[in-house]
Amino acid sequence: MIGNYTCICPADYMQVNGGHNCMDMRKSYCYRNFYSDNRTCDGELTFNMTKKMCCCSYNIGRAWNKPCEQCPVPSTNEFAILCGSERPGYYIDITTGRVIDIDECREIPGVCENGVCINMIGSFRCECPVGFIYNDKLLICEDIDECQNGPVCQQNADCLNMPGSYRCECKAGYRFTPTGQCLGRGMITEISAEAPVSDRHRLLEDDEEPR
Ligand SMILES: [Ca+2]
Repeated sequence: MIGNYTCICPADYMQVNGGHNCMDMRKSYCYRNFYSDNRTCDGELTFNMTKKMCCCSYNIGRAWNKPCEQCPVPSTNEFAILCGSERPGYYIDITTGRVIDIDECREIPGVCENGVCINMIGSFRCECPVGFIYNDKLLICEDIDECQNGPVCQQNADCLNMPGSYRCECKAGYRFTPTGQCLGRGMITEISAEAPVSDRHRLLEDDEEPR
């Protein structure tokens, strides 16, 4: 029979197009940069993905796998073969022939980690919550270490960086007072005795150290 065939796909390849093609589903490293002079890569992303997602999505990778293989350049034949489209960010539906946007947020788990990934037609963007900053090389939201930005805590307090925020904790031998200061134990007793009942209560709540 003419034209009647089915492909048997190797492991990690998915049968597509009614069994006429095999799609490479292997997930591997994706790199932000490829250097053609010595054929090396850098900017390895922290999350793995298929070659198609790495090379065909909007502004994701320039190379894939280990050792790295260069992604085909947009507007070339190789690019069209891998991506089914001329330009990054889109693919062509093999059954309908329509140009479809790649939903990078859905297709690439790990992209925009810690943030909110927003898919857009032909691209995507990543919004980071307060306390995080977008790393446009790694494509994730990274925690800001507030403690590295000069002294953020007051006297007698240590800065503790936490995901999305930071905390000031009184150094050993010092306690947090309702006025937000860290004072030595001797000084607290004095303030406590003078403070109104409500403040005294708060003082006890703030006091996390065992007595
Ligand atoms: Ca998109």
